[in-house]
Amino acid sequence: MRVENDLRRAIERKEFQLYYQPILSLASNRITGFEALIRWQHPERGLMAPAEFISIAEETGLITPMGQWALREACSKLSQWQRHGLGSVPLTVNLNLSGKEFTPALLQQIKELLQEMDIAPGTLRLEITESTIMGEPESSAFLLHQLKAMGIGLQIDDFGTGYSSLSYLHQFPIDALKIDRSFVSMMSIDRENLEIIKTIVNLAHNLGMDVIAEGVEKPEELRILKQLGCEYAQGFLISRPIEADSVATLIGREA
Ligand code: G
Ligand code: G
Ligand code: MN
Ligand code: NA
Repeated sequence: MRVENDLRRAIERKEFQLYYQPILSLASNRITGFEALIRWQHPERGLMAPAEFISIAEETGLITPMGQWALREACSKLSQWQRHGLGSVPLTVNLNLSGKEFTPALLQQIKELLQEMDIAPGTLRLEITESTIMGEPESSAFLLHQLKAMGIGLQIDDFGTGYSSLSYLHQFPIDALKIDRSFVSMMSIDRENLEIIKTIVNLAHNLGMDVIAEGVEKPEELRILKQLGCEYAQGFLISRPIEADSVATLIGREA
């Protein structure tokens, strides 16, 4: 298949790039971190979004070398930004993981990267979905506890869209829930979506977790999220994903 062959070549030729979307702390009104989002600079098709190639990468197993590249790249940038003292607190970076990447091999890779690079504890964060965790709750619990012990932050991505067993949720060492943007985009229009957000915020706080709202596009949404006690926000209102080289400029300007 065409895309599959192109993907193999993309890994060899390093055609991938990480973009970084700022995450705003609502308490300090400062950008304290970024979510890394992979893009593929395809020689003929131009810049491709993950929706166009992640599932093919998963089916072909190419997600493994691609994910290894993304993890190393994100750690390297995080370490560099921290060394340069960017930001008022040590900057954080979130990385998305597919279910296929959530394996014991990941532990070894992260262990090696942490030995090799200087990264402040707790500042590398992994985003996993509910379905990744709940598919195999026992082995997930093991992996999550090992990662936690290594000082990795753990967040549930797209929270509210998958199937989450609430009886399991509190048994996992999760630090934060990311509210899916489908709820955020409807919350100022529709009472029920606002109630869903309130419920997620309360659930997270009762379990000692932080909340990050995704897809914030309107000032009204940001105002409500602050009022609800949500800790962080991310979305086009704050910034679109930017290239790594723009991170220093953005944070330097902010400081
Ligand atoms: O940037 P964009 O909104 O197109 O990203 C869509 C989704 O693709 C993200 O929500 C995330 O789940 C997934 N994604 C982005 N970057 C990565 C990555 O580096 N690895 C994996 N496994 N998924 C990613
Ligand atoms: O699956 P995940 O939630 O990690 O994907 C994040 C994706 O959402 C990224 O691809 C990013 O480009 C996109 N995104 C980020 N902020 C906004 C926003 O405010 N509005 C919309 N429509 N998409 C956003
Ligand atoms: Mn994400
Ligand atoms: Na998400």
